[in-house]
Amino acid sequence: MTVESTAARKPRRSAGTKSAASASTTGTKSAASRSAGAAAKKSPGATGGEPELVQLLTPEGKRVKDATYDRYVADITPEELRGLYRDMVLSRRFDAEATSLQRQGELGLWASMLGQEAAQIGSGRATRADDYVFPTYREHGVAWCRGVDPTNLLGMFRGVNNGGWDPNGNNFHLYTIVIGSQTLHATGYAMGVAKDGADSAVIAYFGDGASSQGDVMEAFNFGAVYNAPVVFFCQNNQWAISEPTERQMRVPLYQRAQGFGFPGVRVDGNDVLACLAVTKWALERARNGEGPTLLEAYTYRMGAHTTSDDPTKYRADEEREAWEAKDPILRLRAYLEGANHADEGFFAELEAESEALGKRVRDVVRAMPDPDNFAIFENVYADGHALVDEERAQFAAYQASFADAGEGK
Ligand SMILES: Cc1ncc(C[n+]2csc(CCOP(=O)(O)OP(=O)(O)O)c2C)c(N)n1
Ligand SMILES: [Mg+2]
Repeated sequence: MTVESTAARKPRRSAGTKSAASASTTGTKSAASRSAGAAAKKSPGATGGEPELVQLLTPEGKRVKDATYDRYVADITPEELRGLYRDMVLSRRFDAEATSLQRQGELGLWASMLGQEAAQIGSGRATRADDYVFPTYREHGVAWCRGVDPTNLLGMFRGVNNGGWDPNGNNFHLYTIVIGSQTLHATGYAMGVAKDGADSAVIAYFGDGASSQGDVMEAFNFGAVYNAPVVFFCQNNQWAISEPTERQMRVPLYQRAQGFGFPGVRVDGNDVLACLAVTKWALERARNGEGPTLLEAYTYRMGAHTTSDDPTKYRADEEREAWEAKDPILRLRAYLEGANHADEGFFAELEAESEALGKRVRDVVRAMPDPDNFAIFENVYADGHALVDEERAQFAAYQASFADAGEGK
């Protein structure tokens, strides 16, 4: 794993260098296969052959067929396609608004998902209401799909609540910052779902960096041996803060599944249709009792790790520029326009909706009340606990020791 630091490092050489994991910047099947294939050939653990990147929309917005996964989106309607586009545009707008709010001092921190909209909306829209989702801290697009109000995501980042929403309200667990730990929670939850005999499934989100974490390996193994109905959805955004993927793995990430005994698939993470299709497939496997799947959404973190990070210290501008050409939103727009599935009126209306969302987010955040300082002691145990009572009393004494005690919290 890496450390929470952005110490200056020579920017990594970008596209076209021998770096296997970072070299794929065109988003085409061949480029990604070439780059990942170089690692696969060298690795004793690799399956051999070139890793496949599932793609249904090229970066230019051309629809291409896939023999295995096409059937999961074969009957998608123009309205549903416009819906995916709307989801991506609005969640990007929300994300941009949150970044600005942090810059204005309204949030303590923000972890942008810029560039990862297709991976999140495609997979999020593949889930059913009764499925359960375990996110990291960057799944704003998935939260959107689950119906979590975007402003609820901001309370924790403003420091005015200890989470922000009821996980059971939308079957969307609280954001988890302890890297990789939610994959264990998800697997345990999935084992429970199986014991209940339910036909719902569980999906755990995590990053390329998290895939180096022991917790994730344990989750894979428990998931496999208990045949748990869990989908491991890794957004390989090429970076774990300042650590590139070549420092996280020696085989293409999705191939790690093989060692645990379940399938792994690499999908174009900037292709919303492909992400939707492979996630539907993996969730269907889980529901049918076929056990876990690892999905590696091959994508790119377009922004900084968080607003505390400065990526210019460790990566080259050309790398980002190359990924901009594969923007997930522009790609779907090109397809919608080319197929006459959306007209100017649709885009104009969406722009107005986006403006309204931005305004609502700003207004709600600025009006969020400061928290009760003692709220942190609530909801620790269902029936209270002597140790928590003692800590609450100590904290009360500490608060009372200030000269202005009693004049407010
Ligand atoms: C157990 C643990 N170790 C280290 C950290 C510090 N940390 C926060 S984010 C991060 C990088 C995670 O990278 P990745 O899994 O690729 O996810 P991304 O941020 O790229 O979405 C690290 C190391 C942490 N939060 N938890
Ligand atoms: Mg990452």
